[in-house]
Amino acid sequence: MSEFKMTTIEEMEAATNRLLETGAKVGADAWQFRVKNQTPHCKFGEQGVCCRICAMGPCRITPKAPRGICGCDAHGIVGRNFLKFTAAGAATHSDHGREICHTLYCTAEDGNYKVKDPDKLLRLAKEWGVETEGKDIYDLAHEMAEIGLMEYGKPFGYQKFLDRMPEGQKEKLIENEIAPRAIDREVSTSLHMAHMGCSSLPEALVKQSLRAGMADGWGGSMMGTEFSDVLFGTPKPIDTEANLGVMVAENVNIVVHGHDPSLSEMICEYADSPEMIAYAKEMGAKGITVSGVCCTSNEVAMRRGVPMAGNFLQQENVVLTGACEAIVVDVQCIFPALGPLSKCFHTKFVTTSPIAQMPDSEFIRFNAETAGENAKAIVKMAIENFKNRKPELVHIPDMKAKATVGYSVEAIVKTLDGVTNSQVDETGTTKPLLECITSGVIRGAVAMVGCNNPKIRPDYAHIELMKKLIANDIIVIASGCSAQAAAKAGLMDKSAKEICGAGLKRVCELADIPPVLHMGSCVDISRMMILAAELAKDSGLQINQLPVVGCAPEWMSEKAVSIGNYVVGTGIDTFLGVDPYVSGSSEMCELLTEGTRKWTGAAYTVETDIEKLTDLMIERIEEKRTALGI
Ligand code: XCC
Ligand code: SF4
Repeated sequence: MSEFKMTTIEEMEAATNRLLETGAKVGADAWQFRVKNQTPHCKFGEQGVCCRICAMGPCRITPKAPRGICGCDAHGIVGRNFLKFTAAGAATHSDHGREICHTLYCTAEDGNYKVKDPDKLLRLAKEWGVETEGKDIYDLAHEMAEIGLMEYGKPFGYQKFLDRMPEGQKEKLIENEIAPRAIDREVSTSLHMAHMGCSSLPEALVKQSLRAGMADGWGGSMMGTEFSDVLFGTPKPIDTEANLGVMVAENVNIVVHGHDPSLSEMICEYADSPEMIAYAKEMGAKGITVSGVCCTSNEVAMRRGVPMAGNFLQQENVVLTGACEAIVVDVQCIFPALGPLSKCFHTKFVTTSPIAQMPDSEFIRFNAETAGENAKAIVKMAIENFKNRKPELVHIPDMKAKATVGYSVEAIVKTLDGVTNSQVDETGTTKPLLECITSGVIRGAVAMVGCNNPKIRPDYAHIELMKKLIANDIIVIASGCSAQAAAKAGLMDKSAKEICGAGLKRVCELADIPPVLHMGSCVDISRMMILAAELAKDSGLQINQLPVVGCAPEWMSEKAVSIGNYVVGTGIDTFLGVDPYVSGSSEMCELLTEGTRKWTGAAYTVETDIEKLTDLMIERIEEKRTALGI
């Protein structure tokens, strides 16, 4: 029998409970307690029927009061709320992408940031029709960065990357007014439409939600991903480890948390330097361990093999180990709780971005021009903090799993090339993967993404879903906190092939891959869109015909709704385990679960019963296969 042993949810929960005991000793608060204080949640908010977009309100819809003061009904209110939620998510991802464009603009031969993947830059330049002949690579980088930045505000035309879609699909999006124009315009238009006295027609609000999402997925996020690869290298398979046990008691522990690799890459660079390691030793530590939380962790894991301490709902746990010298954050998904929590320990909570400033933190403003100095100052601060540890509070759970990560589209295409009996494809297409799917060795693919949410037992939905999918010969590609849940459980260990169906197991053996492929952070869901587009083009299909679905079983953020909208907008059915505050409108529910099909060929399914959610996904994949006659 197999040697493979997963880390169970129960074991992870026991580890968390042990850490909460440490917390109790020092009077620390934790999300587990705050959830209790916030339950039950406001019913109006949950159903999406509370409107506070003008000062005549707030208005709440009830059977006795079916309209707000302006006369807007539940459908309009739910629709506007949904659109604003999406717009905020699109803005957030896209602004991250914009920062990456700026970083690319700041690259220099002898600067803080360099071009690590010039070939990718050249490929992108050709794709965008930019002359590369005889051009200095840094001149080209600056030119491409500027063109990328123009995508945010250009007055005419659609997002450049839409040309990556299979034939006819872009045109269909244009026809249905879902093709994204300038990114900032889609965000602004969304806010305009959701202003008092503008749109209250659910159909219009849903359409614009898709469009704003598409501006994220095929605009801001896609540029974020592509240019991050140019700057920091395109991910290739690399071994790492996941869960709190990656922190090392004898070392200075620096935890990076957030999203923008411009910060974390620099921190890793300096923490690795002989100068800093020597300094750490001088201060009584054995060395320096950098580990990560949330998407910034995915970024540095994919490119450097930096271990992953955990995902979203584990962020407080890293401080509760008592062994975290500094938790260094940039933007997004950072609990303001880290401020007061770090004060219960010796931990330095370092904020670095003007976008994410928080009380009880030390703010070291990080920017491209001074990145080296900033990173060095932060690493030094952490080292000097080692002596302030309280040894009686130190407890790192002895829990970690092996993971192979780094499956960019480029890496997947390359890795799967050798799988089928067909000749190795020199042009690097997805044909080998397609052959596996067509022959039924693999039934289909699920893109597992998104966060943790206390409404769901943390990681449970991610892990249970993935186990069942791979047992049914469905390959899983994962990103964000979903990927980290998989890694912690051991599903990104190559030996997890043992719990796969016979077909997928064979593919894993031949290609030497784990059954759950780590595709990166949440902006990297754009990688999944590119992969789907490539699969469609190589098979002569439209994306919505592929036996591929998306799933965010434990999502919580506005970004996740923006993602959902671009996945549906791309033509991929999307399954959610948490309701996006739309249950208060039958019309909105109908539109999102069926109505969008007429525009994109895909729609949402919301199902909070995880067992059922899995079955529905498997059913959908089999339906798609039947329709294709495979
Ligand atoms: Fe945040 Fe990206 Fe969600 Fe995780 S998955 S909680 S958004 S870190 Ni993106
Ligand atoms: Fe109430 Fe209408 Fe104002 Fe919303 S826009 S708060 S429903 S009056």
